[in-house]
Amino acid sequence: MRTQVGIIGAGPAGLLLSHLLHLQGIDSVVLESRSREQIESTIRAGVLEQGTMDLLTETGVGERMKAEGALHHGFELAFEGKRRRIDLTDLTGKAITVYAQHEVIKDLVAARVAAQGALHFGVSDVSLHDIDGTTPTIRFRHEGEAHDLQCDFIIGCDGSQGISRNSIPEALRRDYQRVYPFGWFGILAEAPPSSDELIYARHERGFALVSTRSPNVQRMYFQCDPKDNVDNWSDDRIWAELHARVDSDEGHKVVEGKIFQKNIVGMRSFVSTTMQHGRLFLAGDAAHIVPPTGAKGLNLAVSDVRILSDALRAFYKEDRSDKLESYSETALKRIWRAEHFSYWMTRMMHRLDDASPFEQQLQVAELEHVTTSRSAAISMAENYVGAVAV
Ligand code: RFL
Ligand code: PHB
Repeated sequence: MRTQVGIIGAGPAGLLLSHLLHLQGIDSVVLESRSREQIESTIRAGVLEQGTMDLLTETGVGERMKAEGALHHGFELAFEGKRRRIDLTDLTGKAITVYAQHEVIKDLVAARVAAQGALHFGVSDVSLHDIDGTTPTIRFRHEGEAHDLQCDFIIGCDGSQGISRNSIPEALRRDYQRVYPFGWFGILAEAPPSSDELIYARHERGFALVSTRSPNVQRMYFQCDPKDNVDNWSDDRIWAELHARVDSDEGHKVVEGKIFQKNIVGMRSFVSTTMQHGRLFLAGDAAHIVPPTGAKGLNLAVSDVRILSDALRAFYKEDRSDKLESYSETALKRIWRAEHFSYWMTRMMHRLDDASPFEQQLQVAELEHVTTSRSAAISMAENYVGAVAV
């Protein structure tokens, strides 16, 4: 088996890269360890930056997102019993769309299948060979048989637990990491929206976030112990916690409904450099993780593959390799910007058990600042919609 670009992982990074390459007339094969049903039902992100929306629309996979996603022109910050709005469109001229990541996945899989793209689910024993030689090869098993896939390039889009990153020799890699001592308890509930826009709440009991999925399904999160167990949380206890953290003195209340999904995720910041070695390139969570507070993870994966698909186009169509050579350097500028923003927002919004009363007041002072100073609000809004210059 042979292809131009071998892609490991059918998350947003791998699927979108394969789609963008197809539009340039470049062949790829995508290898995914899970089943199609699994990748199309895993609940993860929800916020798409304007640039992500535009790219999906321009490349013909944005139709359902436009029809079913919700365009939001702002969000609310809740603290000290009050709510203050960040008007994204007034501050930046841009907006965000709330549309679930697994819906993006469904749209991208459908586009690859319609184009008869090579997409193999349920592969196992994936290993990389000769990544800095002349015949980069992916070895894997599929439907009981062993295969060798020879490629010009191998792209590791296999997420934070994938195998690609470790194929870059340790001596050439430097990892940066910060693990947070808290997690997010996430729920999906059958309920009408509690608010027209997302609410990010800072409360002394901990952070909470009110998001949405559709007019009938709502997504909410609250800060928890990452080692806690969802079985410790009855529906009544969850609603009591959300009311305590989100309801405002001005009479806004979280609207309750039937909870049909509960999960806990840990939070960390992580960057692995370099993102390339020989003929291997990493994109998305395979190279970097952000805490979900800034809603950047999926959007960063999109930004990586946008840069990479352009570099591969230049290689194949213009016989230039300079863009491939500088891929890691180019991508890392936006990655570090998003790492800083996600860290800053996480620190400002969460209960930090090691924070002194003085530092807790600083969190409130910072929230007062971003909700009263136009220039501070612009900076936050530009980062949130992904319109910041890097
Ligand atoms: P993915 O989505 O993890 O996909 C990697 C794929 O690779 C497969 N795989 C392998 N395949 C073959 N061989 C192997 N050896 C393999 N090992 C792994 C996996 O099965 C998988 O299908 O990575 P990708 O494509 O880089 O995409 C990254 C995003 O998924 C991630 O950054 C976001 O979900 C993060 N995130 C959010 N991002 C946003 O932009 N906006 C948000 O609002 C947002 N909210 C979130 C989030 C992540 C969350 N969790 C669960 C951590 C909210 C949460 C709660
Ligand atoms: C979501 O809707 O899942 C979501 C929204 C905003 C975030 C993180 C997750 O910052």
